[in-house]
Amino acid sequence: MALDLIAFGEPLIELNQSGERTDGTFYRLGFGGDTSNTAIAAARQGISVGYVTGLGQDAFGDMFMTLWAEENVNTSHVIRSGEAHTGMYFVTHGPTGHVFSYMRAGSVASRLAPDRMPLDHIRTAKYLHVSGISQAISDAACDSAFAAIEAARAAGVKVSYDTNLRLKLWPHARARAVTHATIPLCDVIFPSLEDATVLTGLTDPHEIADFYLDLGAPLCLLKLGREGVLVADRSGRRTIAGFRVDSVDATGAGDTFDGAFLAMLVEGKSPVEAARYANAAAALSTCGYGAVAPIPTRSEVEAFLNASD
Ligand code: KDG
Repeated sequence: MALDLIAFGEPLIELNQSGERTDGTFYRLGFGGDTSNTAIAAARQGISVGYVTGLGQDAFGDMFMTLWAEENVNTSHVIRSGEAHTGMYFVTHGPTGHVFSYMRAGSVASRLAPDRMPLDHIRTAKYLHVSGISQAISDAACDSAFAAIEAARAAGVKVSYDTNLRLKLWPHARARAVTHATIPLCDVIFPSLEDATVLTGLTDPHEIADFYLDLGAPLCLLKLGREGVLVADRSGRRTIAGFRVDSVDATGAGDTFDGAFLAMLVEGKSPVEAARYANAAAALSTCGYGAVAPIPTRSEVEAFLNASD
């Protein structure tokens, strides 16, 4: 079946610090993993989505299979293997926002070398989505991300990429080199201002957009957090303001932006229209704890946008 979007990366079981009880700190079990979050966000907006990854033959792998089935995310090319475990992370909340602590090294997803990649499946999609995290988790996964991108490009599949910089996963020099080698291969990129500042050394959003456009990305969505997003292509640029909401947890907001934006592009919306919609989806996703549970559906985003007009 030809899908609108196929995402590749690592899903993570999430344990999110969600409050104190008399018997200790309470961690809510949920789901994360940036590209899985993006896949679910896109599926909740109504486009057809698939996910490519590896999962352990463990209870957490089973939970993901159930989740994606409920979310209408195609799992025909998810590899289950007893060779290792499904990845996991903790989210704690402090004065500087959320902090991720990973328990993922050696996971099945991180062992997926290019010879296990379903390239024929990827060649049938409209968009392929990968991220800096997909590349950072291991050399094998990095090679697989490049193999997927190469196959997609050769088949005319558009490539979208979130820089999602995680310096706990790889050193700065490697992150910078790989990210800058990937961007010219992409049709749409989603750096955050925070990532881009570390990766480019620049702080001005317009200079960052110039840098990425000059590298070769035709469309850059520079995510500015609560301030919204700078939409830049070679014909111009525009900042689309963010929406103010009562946020409790920003985990996964950028991933939600990506998925909602891609869903609107697939439907033929302009980048500016898609960015406004995706800003609303991302804002709503911060109103609950966890990466996946608060991702809004299309009707929730539309109701929010109607109420904001
Ligand atoms: O963007 C949120 C993700 O970062 C989170 O779900 C966990 O994928 C994750 C990661 O590797 O940090």
